Amino acid sequence: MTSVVISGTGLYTPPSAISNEELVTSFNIYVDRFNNENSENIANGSVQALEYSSVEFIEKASGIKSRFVIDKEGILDPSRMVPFIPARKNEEPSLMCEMAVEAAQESLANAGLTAIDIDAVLVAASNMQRSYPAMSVEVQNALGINGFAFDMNVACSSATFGIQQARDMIISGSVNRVLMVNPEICSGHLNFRDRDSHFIFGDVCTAVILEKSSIASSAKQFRIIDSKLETIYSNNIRNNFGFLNRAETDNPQTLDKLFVQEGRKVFKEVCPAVVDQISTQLKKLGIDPKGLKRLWLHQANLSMNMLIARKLLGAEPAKEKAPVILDHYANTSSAGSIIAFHKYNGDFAPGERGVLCSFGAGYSIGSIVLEAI
Ligand code: CO8
Repeated sequence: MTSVVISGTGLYTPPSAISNEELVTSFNIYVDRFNNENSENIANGSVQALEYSSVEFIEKASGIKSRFVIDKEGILDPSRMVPFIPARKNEEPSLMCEMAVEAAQESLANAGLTAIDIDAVLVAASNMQRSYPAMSVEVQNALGINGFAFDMNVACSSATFGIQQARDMIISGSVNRVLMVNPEICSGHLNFRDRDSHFIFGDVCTAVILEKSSIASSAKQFRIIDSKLETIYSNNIRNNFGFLNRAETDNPQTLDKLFVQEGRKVFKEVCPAVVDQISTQLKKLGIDPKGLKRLWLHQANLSMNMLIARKLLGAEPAKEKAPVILDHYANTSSAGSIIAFHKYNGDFAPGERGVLCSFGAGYSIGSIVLEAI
């Protein structure tokens, strides 16, 4: 069978960051204003008073300390609490395209390639800025890539599912090289007025180059030994935003059109499913999990990652076994495990192995077993 490698990765990080302290200060001003404005109804019991958010809770419950965002001012303005991202003319590049081009250029440089070497572009992300023309076709055009492009969405698992699609296309012989990009503007779909979730997400873009091994020439390459995808239907992470919203009700802006989750249930249900998927996959491949050099895990919650790593490796994971980037990036949906891979793969010697794994809404789980060559 044709061998496929990851031969380059790229990362675009927005210039603005919001610390937990800044986020909580803005949120708590909003709480004070709301409670003052509704004091009579709160007193007669018809409206529930809002509670303060807390820096200590956020860090303890999630491990997140700060997040990068496209627009800091709009999010932190207590009278707005939505990023301000002005509309652009049809002739201008979209924001997602701009982010994708930045990450893609780094990944091409790392792979020692230029745009003309690429045969297909996948934009794989949780949210698309528009339905059509596809974001991927815009990115393809902006970079000057021939061939074809399409968008795909599997929420937090978009990137790992994208890697498997790219690998399958290369194995089938329809293409030799694929650029897969993950522009995630999570702040656009996050309810910054919701105490339970206002701290969870950040914005970023990652890019991955996949090539037929026989034509790859970059200094650092990872062969894909195996990829496994699984989806299990759940309403515990949900977003009802969609093209029929304007036809459904008189108020298409209701809060279910933003990210909503039952975080505790997600934690309890997803962790064992991930451990089961990876351990079954490794067993089938005859690979001892203890021999893995690294787990590049989805970056949603620090305790989740530590639990998954502990169960898989049979011991408390050393820092370098399951690197953490969510402390500075927060949950960046599909990009999280790719950021971890991008930042923590330079120390691999040929033959050393790791697993890149995503998990999230759907539910969806994607695990890719990689070997440095
Ligand atoms: N400050 C202070 N206290 C708080 C806060 C806050 N901000 N929020 C909640 N609390 C309180 C609660 O009210 C509760 O109080 P009480 O005990 O009195 O009822 C207490 O803290 C504990 O609350 P929880 O039980 O909710 O807290 P947890 O310890 O479970 O932590 C987490 C909450 C961090 C959300 C945790 O459950 C978690 O991380 N779960 C997993 C989440 C996850 O992995 N989700 C995946 C979603 S991502 C995905 O699939 C991609 C979707 C597409 C992206 C779209 C872009 C927006």
